Amino acid sequence: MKAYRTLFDKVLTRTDPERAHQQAFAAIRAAGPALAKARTPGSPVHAMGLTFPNVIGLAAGFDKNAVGIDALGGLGFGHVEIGTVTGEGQPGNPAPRLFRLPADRAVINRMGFNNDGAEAVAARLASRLERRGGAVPDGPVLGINIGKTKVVPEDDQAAVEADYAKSARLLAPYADYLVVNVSSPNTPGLRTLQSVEKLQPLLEHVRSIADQVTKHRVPLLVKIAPDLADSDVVEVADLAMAIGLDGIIATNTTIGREGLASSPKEITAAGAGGLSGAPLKTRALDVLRLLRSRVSPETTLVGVGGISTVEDARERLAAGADLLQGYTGFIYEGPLYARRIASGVGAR
Ligand code: FMN
Repeated sequence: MKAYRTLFDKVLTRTDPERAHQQAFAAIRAAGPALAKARTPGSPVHAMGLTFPNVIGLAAGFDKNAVGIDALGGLGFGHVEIGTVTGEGQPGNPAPRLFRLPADRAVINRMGFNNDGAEAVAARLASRLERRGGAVPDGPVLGINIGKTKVVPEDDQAAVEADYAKSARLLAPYADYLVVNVSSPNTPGLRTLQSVEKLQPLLEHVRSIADQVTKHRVPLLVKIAPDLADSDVVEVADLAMAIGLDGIIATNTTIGREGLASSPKEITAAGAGGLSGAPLKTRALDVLRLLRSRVSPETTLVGVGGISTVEDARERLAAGADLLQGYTGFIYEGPLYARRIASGVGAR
């Protein structure tokens, strides 16, 4: 672990953060077979009819293409949310598109859903199952996060639904849970899908496709932005109740830049994109709290945004989260991140 830790630190401090990500992830995958044998820390959580080995998962965007699920589970994540996967493969935005703001323990990204597309990811998940003899008894719980292909016009509701439906049809058979992502700031117009008039038919369509292609009912969640007004958060909560959604993931990255300690020059240099990490914590916590006050106890709430420490994790759980996720905290805290949080929060 020590050599590995050193490697992680080294790649983390390289100048190009996207390259650092690729190298760190390659190191994790290389250590995969050894890691995957490690005992998962923490206590199990029962939610959405599933048993999660522990409370902390890896948020979407780290393993967009489902290439390192079991190695990441070996780092102590009780669930891994792959994606965002889009109906069609796409390159994402031009680089540079990932920036660190170390003074804020934050990241700004405008990756733009670079991913291999639903067909390629489904094929990869099929071979993972095959390698494991048709069952994955002891891996992390697998979430699959789906989003809109960039070229699909966001105001053509039928085309949008067809694009999400393609991903749902191909990927739901492999998913322990499915997430409809309508909250990335990096696909133009995507977040307009959060309005209830668009979101309700989209979720119902994905639900019906997922039900058709699986023999069981795959839990379905929606992932929302921290930049929604409180009244819109409440509308999503009420919609979730009305259509029997299994859960809500709160939150994605923010387009806000308030209260940052980094220099204006650094912030401007990063440019447009979603801000994640410590500066997101307060709003993500508030959104979670608001959701908890509106939805039934049976509706699963996944708290994400600025969870770095055991203290942050405890606070999010106290605010009503059933499960937690992290991404930027993992980047800054390193490979012990998940273990520390899973064991630190104790039995619940
Ligand atoms: N969220 C998604 O739903 N889909 C994505 O593809 C996605 N890509 C991301 C890429 C990067 C580089 C980062 C930093 C975040 C991405 N996210 C994505 C958002 C995270 O899943 C998470 O919601 C957000 O970063 C807040 O959590 P954090 O503060 O722990 O990072």
